[in-house]
Amino acid sequence: MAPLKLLAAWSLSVCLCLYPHLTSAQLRQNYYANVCPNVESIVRNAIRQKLQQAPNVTVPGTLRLFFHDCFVRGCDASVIVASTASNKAEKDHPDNLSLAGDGFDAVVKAKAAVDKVPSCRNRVSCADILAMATRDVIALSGGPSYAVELGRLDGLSSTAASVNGRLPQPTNNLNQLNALFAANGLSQADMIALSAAHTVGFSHCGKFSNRIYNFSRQNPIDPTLNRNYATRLQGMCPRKVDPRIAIDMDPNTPRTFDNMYFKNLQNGMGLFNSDQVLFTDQRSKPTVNKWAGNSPAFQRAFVSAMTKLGRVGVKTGRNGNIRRDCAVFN
Ligand code: HEM
Ligand SMILES: *[C@@H]1O[C@H](CO)[C@@H](O)[C@H](O)[C@H]1NC(C)=O
Ligand SMILES: *[C@@H]1O[C@H](CO)[C@@H](O)[C@H](O)[C@H]1NC(C)=O
Ligand SMILES: CC(=O)N[C@H]1CO[C@H](CO)[C@@H](O)[C@@H]1O
Repeated sequence: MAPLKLLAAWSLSVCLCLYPHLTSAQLRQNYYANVCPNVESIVRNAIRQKLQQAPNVTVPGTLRLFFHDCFVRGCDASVIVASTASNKAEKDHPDNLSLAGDGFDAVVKAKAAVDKVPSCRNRVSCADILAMATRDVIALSGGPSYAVELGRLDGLSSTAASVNGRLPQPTNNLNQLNALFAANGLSQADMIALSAAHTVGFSHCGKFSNRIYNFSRQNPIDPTLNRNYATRLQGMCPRKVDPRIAIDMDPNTPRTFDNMYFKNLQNGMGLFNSDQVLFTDQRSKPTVNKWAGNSPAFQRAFVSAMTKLGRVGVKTGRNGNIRRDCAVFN
């Protein structure tokens, strides 16, 4: 019996360190009730102010930053760390090229507001500030409001190399998307709900140009793409477009966090292959149809998926700390 037990304990610990996202996250609501009871309203006000200055870019920029943070080494604000002469950080991986500066700035501003209160100073992690800021930009742009779990520490490492293979690509098919999300403890339904984040924000033309200019086909337009929409995309993104040009991902309600994303998919107006495939693949189509027609059901699924996303790879104890400057290790 004893050797068996030992083996069981050993394999459990191997499992937990190979798959840190499976460890219990130890997050909870009102985590800062004693040290910084007003932290949520402080962050909310800072985000409101930031949205008054730059609403169109701050909402998607913050939301995408949270996603990229959580998918690479867990939700530990490692994506915010700046590169130094000796370390190329996560944010300088090519997949981050388009992370909007205003998402970073939203966190910096909220952190400054929190640290202005003496009892809160350096007591709230950057990872938690990003989680709160993300909840706030969603609610302030028309999406659901939810109670956010807190108690993450900031990570102690950030490397561009760690981004490789961890983020989904716009050319991905359903199996590839499911595999990447499953590696983070998220189901296909979670993946579909979270993809609806593309109801806000921008994409650079190069991310989808293969769908409108594929000359190895008789018709250079992806057959799953709505023809009128494809023509509009070609107009906004000519073949030799300035690589800095970015277009709305949801052409109908680009600034509102709603379920238009799913209605767009039903009309062949998903911008990336990874979007449209959710409707063309029979395994995910019923979910798309359900949420296109039922906004409250979508919102419930989205809140549940965001909460699960926020638990990925959380750092506690000696695996993290609270950064004084979100962009610099202490
Ligand atoms: C399912 C697989 C996903 C793929 C393949 C994907 C890919 C992309 C790509 C290529 C862009 C455009 C980047 C650019 O050119 O600037 C983008 C933008 C964006 N993504 Fe995703 N994404 C995925 C899932 C998600 C998830 C789960 C979220 C958040 C929960 C998210 C949030 C966003 C937001 C908000 C933007 C707009 C960013 C901005 O305007 O600054 N994406 N995504
Ligand atoms: C934000 O987007 C709206 C709608 O597309 C646009 O009318 C407005 O000019 C934009 N605001 C800024 C500050 O860019
Ligand atoms: C172009 O279309 C062909 C045929 O459908 C496909 O095999 C190829 O992968 C596409 N190329 C790109 C860059 O998407
Ligand atoms: C916002 C940000 O820091 N983007 C960086 C992402 O990575 C590229 C290099 O791959 C940098 O040039 C960007 O500045």
